[in-house]
Amino acid sequence: MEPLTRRSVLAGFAAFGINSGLGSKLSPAMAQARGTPYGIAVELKPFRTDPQYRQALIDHADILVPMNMLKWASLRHTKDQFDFARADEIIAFARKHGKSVRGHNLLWYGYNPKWVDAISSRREAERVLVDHIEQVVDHYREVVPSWDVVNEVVAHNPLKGGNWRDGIWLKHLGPDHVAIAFRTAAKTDPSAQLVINDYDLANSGLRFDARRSAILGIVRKLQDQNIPVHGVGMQAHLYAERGFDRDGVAQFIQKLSKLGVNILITELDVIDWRLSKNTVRRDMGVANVVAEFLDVIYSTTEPQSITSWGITDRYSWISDVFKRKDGAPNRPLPLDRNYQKKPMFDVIENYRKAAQKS
Ligand code: 9MR
Repeated sequence: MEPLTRRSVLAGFAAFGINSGLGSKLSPAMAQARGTPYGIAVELKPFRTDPQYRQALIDHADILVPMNMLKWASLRHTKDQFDFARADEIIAFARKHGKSVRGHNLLWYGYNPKWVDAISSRREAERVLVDHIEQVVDHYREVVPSWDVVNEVVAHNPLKGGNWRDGIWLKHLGPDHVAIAFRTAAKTDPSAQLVINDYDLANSGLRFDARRSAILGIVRKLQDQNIPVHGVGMQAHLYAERGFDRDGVAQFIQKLSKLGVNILITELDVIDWRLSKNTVRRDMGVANVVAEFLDVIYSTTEPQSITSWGITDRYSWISDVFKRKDGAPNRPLPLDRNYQKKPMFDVIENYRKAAQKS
């Protein structure tokens, strides 16, 4: 398949009866969103097969984020081709229902197709990376106003072996891979919001301090090179058993704000493997963790958006990676398996709306 041109994308949206929004990338829902805009990361399988899931997206989201379909392994089965069809499916639905879209992501050490491992030189790596970002950002120029340009480029523990996360891009391009990615995204769509996205940025402890400093260092370095960076995405996969660092996070946000950089909450959910088996108590525990986290953030600033990594406990990566020892199903998200609102939902809503009033 030939890479789609912008014209063909717009034609595709027209086929769905969608206004391509040439005048404005902000959807009506965003413009009218009451309080902090709320996003939901969308998984393709339930999106295709579960009508209740689609309805929940329509009912609750201001923003949709394709959870996996914009990742390299989804778009780039072979080196010569781009397969946008599945991401387009979700994005067309977003447009049809007046939702905005965030793009996740343009560069990651993970979830890359096998052929990427065969890249053997700096030159080739740069060519492949630049080409990818140009094609993907251009394809969605009129419809994706905000991108996670780089995802998880900071080492899990910067105290051991330095700030950078190992991976194919670091191996060939060194720390420059971040500048290359941001520069290319900015050139391709000068009006897009460009975000550096990472996890483990809110808790107490030296490893978390080091992760916050690493992000600040990257942002400053990009700005020194006159490369635009507009936001930091705090993923917020929250462990119920960890404590937050109120001062550390406040300082982090204030420093970013002085640099003109916004905060987004990009992947909110709660790892509930150590909480009570009792579902009422567990749901309260999950809601409390989210309330504590949002309190830390909102005491300093209103984030630009809050996105949860899914919407219903029926579908979540946490059930695969953080199974409970007692075998009870995880309950990490705002709606339960039957799409009923949990206390976590109300907590998010309360913070979003309170921000609007203040
Ligand atoms: O939730 C995503 C899961 O369905 C995928 O299999 C996995 C690999 O692509 O990625 C998960 O999402 C991750 C996100 O892209 C980056 N931050 C951590 C998320 C959870 O692992």
